[in-house]
Amino acid sequence: MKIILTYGTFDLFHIGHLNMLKRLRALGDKLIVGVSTDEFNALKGKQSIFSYEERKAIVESNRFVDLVIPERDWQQKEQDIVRYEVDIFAIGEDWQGKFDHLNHLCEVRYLERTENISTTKIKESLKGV
Ligand code: C2G
Repeated sequence: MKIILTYGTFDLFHIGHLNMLKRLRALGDKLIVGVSTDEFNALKGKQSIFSYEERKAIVESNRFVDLVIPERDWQQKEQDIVRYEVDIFAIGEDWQGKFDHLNHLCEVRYLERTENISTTKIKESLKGV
């Protein structure tokens, strides 16, 4: 049983998020997703449109996702990897290199993102609508 772990805000769920969850799930047998809480989003300088509860419900409903946990801070990744016996930590290549320090606990992978879509782009396209 190969366990995969990732994290993200997943606001205004879009095809880039879906492609990423599909790619992540294809790496193993069980996908755990840490969804950023509203408080942690503030630390990341992000103000999401949907609340944590709404973003959690949407990600939880996705057929590629087996478990959603709250992402409350930058430090929890190590303990999550140990607690959930994670084999691979993976995230979009926009984070390339940022989590290499986790490789003493599990494999670390950076996956291709989907071009030309982002929550920011969606928000901008809706301005003035
Ligand atoms: N993503 C993607 N393609 C896009 C947009 C996002 O593949 N066009 C991926 C990101 O690379 C990430 C996941 O979807 O792996 C979630 O993206 P965000 O919600 O933007 O999450 P982020 O702000 O990167 O939070 O501790 C890690 C952070 O919580 C990650």
